[in-house]
Amino acid sequence: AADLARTAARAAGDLLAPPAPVRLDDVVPAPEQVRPDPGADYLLTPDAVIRVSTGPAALAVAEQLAALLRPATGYPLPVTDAARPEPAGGIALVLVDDETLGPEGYQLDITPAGVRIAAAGPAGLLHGVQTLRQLLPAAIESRTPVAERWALPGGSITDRPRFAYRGAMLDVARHFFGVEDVLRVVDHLSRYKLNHLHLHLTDDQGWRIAVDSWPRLAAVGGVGEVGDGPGGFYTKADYQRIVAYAAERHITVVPEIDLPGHTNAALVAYPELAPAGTVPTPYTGTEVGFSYVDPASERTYDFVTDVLAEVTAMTPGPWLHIGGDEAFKVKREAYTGFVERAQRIVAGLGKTVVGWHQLAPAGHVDGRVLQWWGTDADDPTTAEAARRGARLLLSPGNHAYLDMKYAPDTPIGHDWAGLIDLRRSYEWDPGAHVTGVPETAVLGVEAPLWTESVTSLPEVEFMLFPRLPALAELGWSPRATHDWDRFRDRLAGHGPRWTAAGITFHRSPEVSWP
Ligand code: TNX
Repeated sequence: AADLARTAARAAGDLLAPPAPVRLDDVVPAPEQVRPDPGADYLLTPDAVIRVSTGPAALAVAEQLAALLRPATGYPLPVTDAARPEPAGGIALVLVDDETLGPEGYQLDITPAGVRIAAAGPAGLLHGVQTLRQLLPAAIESRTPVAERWALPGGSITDRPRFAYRGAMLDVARHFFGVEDVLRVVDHLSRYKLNHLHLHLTDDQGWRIAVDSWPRLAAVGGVGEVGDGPGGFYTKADYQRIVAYAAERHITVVPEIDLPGHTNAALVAYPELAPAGTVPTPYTGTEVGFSYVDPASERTYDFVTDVLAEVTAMTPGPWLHIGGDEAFKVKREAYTGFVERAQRIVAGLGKTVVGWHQLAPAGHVDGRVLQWWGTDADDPTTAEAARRGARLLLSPGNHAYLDMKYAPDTPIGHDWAGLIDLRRSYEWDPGAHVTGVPETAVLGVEAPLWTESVTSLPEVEFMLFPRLPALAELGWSPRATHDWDRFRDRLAGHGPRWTAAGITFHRSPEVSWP
């Protein structure tokens, strides 16, 4: 009878309680399936516990969830490791044997009695955690305690990604960004369920990664950047810190060593790699296409092999990006020959080669990935390479480039691929973009941020937000959910979250930010 009375009192309380402020279908990227149950909100209370399936990977996700929720709630939220985290109560993270969810999918159930996130692996649990985070009031992003009613909207979400590869690229060569900045960018990717961070580690203006067998690359080639800044480089420990931090968030680092062009910094460090008769000097401008390592010299292939081997040894992910763009001064045949040899070196190291789509005319190697950055989607050479077996990573310059200006008055950025407002970054379909390339040949999407004019973390964030979430949604959400008006409505609620988290963003006039 006492139980009954308590249940009745609780039901009456729930009727009087205000509904959770965030709607279950306001998540970005849009989930595959959302089933709201408006009567079934959950209230997170000071005594809540996080329970998780036994095992280090799931436990690590639970600790991340606790770390996300503790500062704003001020609740202790202890994490308990249990072989059977059910029955519910509090928040349960459960590993289940369910192949339909895939390696990154999850199922989220919110009821008055508790919250349950189920997934086949830790990556899925983490994606579920990011969804849960978005469903709490925006003040959850505060780093200090806030008096708030921490209500979650009732119902269920079943979710998994459309594309296996969803990424962003940071150019750390034109302007150097320290480890802490990169870790913060990793956090931003994780928020929107991106799973790859491509680091553009080398270019004309700087070589940013230590290589023991060629020490002058970083020591000499790492000095300077666009303008008059000091530049810098990552030690191996720095790079490994980034890789490990990303891995904890189920994000794979894709290192790029841009070859054979975009190599002025390497040539300054080792002039022996330069074509005969040239004397490289440090470069701090923003022109492209003038430098290259000599494709006719055997020493060049020693360099390529040594560098790629050392990068491979520090990179657990399957990919090695060899650039290949804008080698304007290398003749067609020499270029193709160089690329084919570099592709074989990568294969010999046990990695899968990624390159800009200029690699397309070179011979196929197993699994190779072409990153398409064109602006004219009629590209027969790339389509032909896809027919020969290449997979495409889509970064169309006129939709996915985060270094393009939003509008004519955007204070930083380029406009060679046009202006990219939020709608333009959202309104395209990666599965049907390049003529003659079927969705089955598309590995995924990536949003590159080139940094000729981007000099600080707030500027990086200003270019990422709000466009990165748009690209994340194209990579994650089923096409059936694609809807511009709904997208900008859903995204509007993220403005206060970014503000609370101290993230700089562009207040796109297309969105009614609260
Ligand atoms: C083209 S996109 C480049 C970069 C520049 C960028 C500026 C690509 C593969 N190469 O070297 O930074 O344009 O938007």
